[in-house]
Amino acid sequence: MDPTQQKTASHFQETFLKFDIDAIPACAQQMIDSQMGIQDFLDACMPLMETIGKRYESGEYYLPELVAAGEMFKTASAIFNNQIKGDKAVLREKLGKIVLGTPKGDIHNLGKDIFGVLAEANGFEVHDLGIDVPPEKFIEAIEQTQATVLGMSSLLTTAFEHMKDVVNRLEKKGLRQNVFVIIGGGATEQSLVEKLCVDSQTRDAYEGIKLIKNFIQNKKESKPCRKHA
Ligand code: B12
Repeated sequence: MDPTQQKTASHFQETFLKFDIDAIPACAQQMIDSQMGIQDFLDACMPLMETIGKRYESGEYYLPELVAAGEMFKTASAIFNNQIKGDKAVLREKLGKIVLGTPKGDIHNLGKDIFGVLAEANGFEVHDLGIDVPPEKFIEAIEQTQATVLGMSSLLTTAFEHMKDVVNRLEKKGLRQNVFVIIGGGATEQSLVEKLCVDSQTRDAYEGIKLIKNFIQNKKESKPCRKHA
C-alpha cells in the first residue's frame, strides 16, 4: 500500500471502531478511489473484526456492537463486491461449479459472500445456498447442479458436526470422490481437514480460489474418507 492508501485504510479503521455507520460508505468509496482492491480491504477489516470479537468475548461489547460491526462490514464489502462484479464482463467460459453455503445453526455470511463473489469473478458458477443450510440441502444442490466443488463456511464451532454430516451423506450417496470439499471461515482450522474428512481448509478467500483451481487443473480425485464419525 502506498502512503495515501495507508492513510485511507487508517481512516476507515478509525471510523469503523467509532461505529460511525453513516460514514462507512464514503470511507469505502475513498478506498476504491485510491485504487485499493478487495485484498487491501480485507487486510484493513480482518483485524477490526478480530478486535470486535475479542471485546465481545471479554464483555466490553454486547450483541448490538456485533450487529453494528456486521452491518458496517456488509455495507463496505457490498461496495467492493459491486466493483468486482462490474469487472465480470471479461468473463469467459466457466471453470466449474461450486455449491456454497453456511451450514445449519450458523447465520454468519459476510466471509462466505466475499468468497462467492471472488469465485464468480474467477470464472466459477456459484450456487450459493445462503445461511443455516441443512445437510440435505447441500446434497440436493450437488445432485441437481453436478457441481464438483462444495464450499462450506463457518464462524461457529457448533457448525462442524453439520459439516461432517454433509460429508457422510456424500459418501453414502457415492458422491464423495467426485466432489472437492473445502471449508473456510474464522472458526475453521487445518486440523479439521482430517477430523471432518474434507479436502481442504483456509481462512483466506483468495487462497481458497487457488486451492480449487489447483484441484481442477490437476484433476485430482477427491480423497474418500478414511474414518467414519
Ligand atoms: C459480525 C459478527 C456477527 C454478525 C454476523 C453478521 C453476518 N451477516 O454475517 C452477527 C451479529 C449476526 C453475529 C451473530 C453471532 N455471533 Co458473531 N461474530 C461476528 C464477528 C465480529 C465477525 C465475523 C466476520 O464476519 N468476519 C469477517 C469475515 C470476512 O471473515 P471470515 O468469515 O473468516 O471470512 C474470510 C475467510 O475465512 C474466507 N472464507 C469465509 N468463508 C469461506 C468459505 C470457503 C469455502 C472458503 C474457501 C473461504 C471462506 O473468506 C473471507 C475473506 O478472506 C466475529 C468475530 C471474529 N473474530 O470473526 C463474531 C463471532 C464469529 N461470533 C460469535 C458468536 C458467539 C455469535 C453469536 C452466537 C452471538 C449471540 N450470542 O447471539 C451469534 C451467532 C448466531 C448464529 N446462529 O450464527 C463468536 C463465535 C465463537 C465460536 N467460534 O463459536 C465470534 C468469534 C465472536 C467471539 N469472539 O466470541 N456475529
